[in-house]
Amino acid sequence: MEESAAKKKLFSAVQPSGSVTIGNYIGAIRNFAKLQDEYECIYAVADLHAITVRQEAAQLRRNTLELMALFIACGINPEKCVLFVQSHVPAHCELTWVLNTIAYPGELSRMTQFKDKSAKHAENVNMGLMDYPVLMASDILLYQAALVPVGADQKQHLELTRDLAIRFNNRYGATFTVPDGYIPKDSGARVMSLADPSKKMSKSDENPNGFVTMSDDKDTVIRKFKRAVTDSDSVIRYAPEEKPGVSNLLTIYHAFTGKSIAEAEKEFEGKGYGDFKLAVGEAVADALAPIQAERAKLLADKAYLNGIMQRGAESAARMARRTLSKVYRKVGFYSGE
Ligand code: ATP
Ligand code: LTN
Repeated sequence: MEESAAKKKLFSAVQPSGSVTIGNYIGAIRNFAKLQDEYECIYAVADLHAITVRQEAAQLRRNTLELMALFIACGINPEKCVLFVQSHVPAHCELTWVLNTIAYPGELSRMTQFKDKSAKHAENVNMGLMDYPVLMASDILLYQAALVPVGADQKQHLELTRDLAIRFNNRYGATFTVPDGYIPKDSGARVMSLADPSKKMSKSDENPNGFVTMSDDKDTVIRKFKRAVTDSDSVIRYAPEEKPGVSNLLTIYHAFTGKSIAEAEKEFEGKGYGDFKLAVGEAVADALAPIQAERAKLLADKAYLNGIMQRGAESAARMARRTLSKVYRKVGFYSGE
């Protein structure tokens, strides 16, 4: 207990908004397990965030359970970490309300993700979509997290979280830890679409050939890599500007095999794109197989997963309540004392 009291806190979350891609895995989820010994880790399934885009209710429920199983299958140990579903802890919404009063519409409407998602879902531009980063700030600040492992696309939201924490602390006195991001230093922070290497790989892409999901079977994985867009010369070299498609495949190969980019370039020297793509596909499929098997095993035991979620929500609620009480006191809410 002594030791865990001294550990810094870490928070991250993933939305149950579709099938998790290898981009989510490389950019964020694979780091979740790596950091669990060094930090006191809290991981959430961000279902409140997911409904900022239209979701089918039954599918959202299914995705939530599957994502919880995937977290554990990817090596997150529920005995070491707090794993929970965001909507099970009301403090997330409660803190969001308070932080809304110090967030400006100007800074929220300037967020790249808000602009992108508004353009993509023009029929459903809602206040939740605009308030998304304030809810994300609440997630992080409630747990006094010092570190937040995410992909590069979340950098702007993390900056806003820091700004809100500093703004609140300045106005009301020291309350929140100002968090840092933990973003992979290499190109794994931004895995690109296989169909268009100028776009980030996204689980909500309408072209399923652009992404590989964590549950794709071997044939599907290999087929998608075979079709991956590369270029017209045939040299396997890492050069993201000049050769974005090939470089992205090298990044993925590196992430799943642990071989360095230089080693991979050497391995494929003189080989054609066909062989290269097949090797990448096989490496990914082989790495996914044990994760898929473990996930299937976990999904067969819903009672076990429900138990983890329930315990997780109880621990998370306890921690969150401490921060929320402090916030309520600072802003002047009457508590009977
Ligand atoms: P969508 O693709 O539907 O916009 P998303 O995958 O970006 O959603 P989340 O599921 O919440 O959104 O992302 C979970 C984590 O995966 C975040 O930390 C995010 O930064 C990271 N991530 C998402 N896409 C990529 C990518 N292409 N490369 C690296 N990391 C990524
Ligand atoms: N917005 C994140 C998911 C997310 C998150 C968080 C990440 C919700 N709350 C708190 C880190 C910390 C995304 O990746 N789209």
